[in-house]
Amino acid sequence: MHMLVLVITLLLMAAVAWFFVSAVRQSPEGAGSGNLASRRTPLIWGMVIVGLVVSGATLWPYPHAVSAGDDIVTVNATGAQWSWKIDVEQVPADRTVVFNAHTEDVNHGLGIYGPDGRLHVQVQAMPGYVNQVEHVFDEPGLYQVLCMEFCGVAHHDMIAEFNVVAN
Ligand SMILES: [Cu+2]
Repeated sequence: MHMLVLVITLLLMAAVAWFFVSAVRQSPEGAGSGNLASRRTPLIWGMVIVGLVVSGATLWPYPHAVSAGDDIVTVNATGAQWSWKIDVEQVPADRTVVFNAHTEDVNHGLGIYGPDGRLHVQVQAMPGYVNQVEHVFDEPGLYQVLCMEFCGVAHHDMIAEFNVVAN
């Protein structure tokens, strides 16, 4: 499946590149106002270089490796239409918590909201996979687990809770 997606993506990228090359070849020499036309090539290369630098700098830390060690708290979260099963009622603050997100039926989205209503972490929950995400909660309080992927008529009822307690 992944290979098929890769091949389709590469074919579509080749089609887009072919359109760009065709457009450039069919444009008349020296098109555009004189001063601007002479700066076109360095401008395009400048934008490409800036794009590569910005993309590389902002994507560099990915993918994250999930930490290992004795100090890790593991939480198993299983979604099903239409509830979450969370195997803990509380986790400690200021420690790394690894969430193992899984689902028994369709795709769900594990989203964890803090007491202030702010989204702290999210990960897709997919049938046949256990997706991991880690987070360190620095504010104690009642956190809510909501579904971030529309999964049917009672999607909005997929709410679970756990407490983050001070260490
Ligand atoms: Cu849902």
